[in-house]
Amino acid sequence: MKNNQFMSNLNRINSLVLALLVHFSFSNLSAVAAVFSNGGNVTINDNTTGSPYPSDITVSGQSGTISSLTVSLSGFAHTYPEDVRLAIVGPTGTAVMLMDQVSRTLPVSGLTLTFDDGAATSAFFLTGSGSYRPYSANSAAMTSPGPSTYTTTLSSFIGTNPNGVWHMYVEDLVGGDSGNISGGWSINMTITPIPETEHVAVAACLLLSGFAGYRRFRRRVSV
Ligand SMILES: [Ca+2]
Repeated sequence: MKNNQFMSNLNRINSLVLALLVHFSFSNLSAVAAVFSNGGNVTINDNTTGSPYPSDITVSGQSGTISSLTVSLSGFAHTYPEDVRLAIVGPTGTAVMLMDQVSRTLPVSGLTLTFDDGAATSAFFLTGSGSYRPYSANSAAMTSPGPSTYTTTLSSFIGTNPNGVWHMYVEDLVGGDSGNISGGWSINMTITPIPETEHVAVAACLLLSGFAGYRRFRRRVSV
């Protein structure tokens, strides 16, 4: 009889621990994808900064931190893409150069470009619409208020707060050609929520009550 009761209590404790594991597993699985856009035209003026400089996207109301991020440009056109430098800066000041003096020297227009760390091709080889890894020819500062330092991997944003104003800076380095980004730009991010405080408190209470019950039972069995 005592053995049956002991096993019954063990099962209750196991169930509590299992419930906790399931709770935290679901918390970790509930990452959400979100897209934020500014569809306004950005003019790539010849041999100077773009208009506007920067183009902004405001993100608000998101709970959690960034777990992955890509950036897309819509309607990219330029008569000599090698002239172009383009970077984004997040709300926490993290800056990433997406394209800087790529090898393309023939005109392009109407391109949809996605910058993704996992893309098969570097933006250095930009030819048409598609996904490219960020590429920078050097580490030179952009024209103020553009970033003076930056990375070339979008993973730099992982773990940062998505809320706030995001900036996109584009400039043209050489006289003679120009372009525009007619459909603006967008940020595609995955956000992993931070477990809510009350969930952690409830889970801790369940765990403590389970162990307290187990210890009371062990004392009864041992006398
Ligand atoms: Ca130019």
